[in-house]
Amino acid sequence: MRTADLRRPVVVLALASAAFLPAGCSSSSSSSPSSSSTAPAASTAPAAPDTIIIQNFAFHPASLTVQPGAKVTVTNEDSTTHTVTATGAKAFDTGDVAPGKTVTFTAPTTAGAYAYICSIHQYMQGTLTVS
Ligand SMILES: [Cu+2]
Repeated sequence: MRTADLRRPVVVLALASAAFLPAGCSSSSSSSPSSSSTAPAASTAPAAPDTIIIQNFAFHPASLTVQPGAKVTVTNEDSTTHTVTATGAKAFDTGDVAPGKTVTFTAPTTAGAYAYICSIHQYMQGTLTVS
């Protein structure tokens, strides 16, 4: 018979103190219009733009497919300068991309597979496919 365990005066104290909390809590936040009607719905805008990341002396992804004339973003996350330079017809060339910098170039408008390299480290190779 442990009837003493059923007595919980702590609960009564907690309820009583909680009743005092909201009193006088005026944070003066009555000027926010909070209208969420301007958010555009999920449209045709691509979530992931055409992006080439340069990291550890390599292009990521090594093979990227974009639409004709697409804006391609190049981010150099290495600690040395790189380029994205099309081989052959020189269809595109970012020039020097300093460490930590982001540049863009325009993809060719003619469909095809365009091999590119880093003109500084020519063993770095990638392919930009326009289709
Ligand atoms: Cu390089």
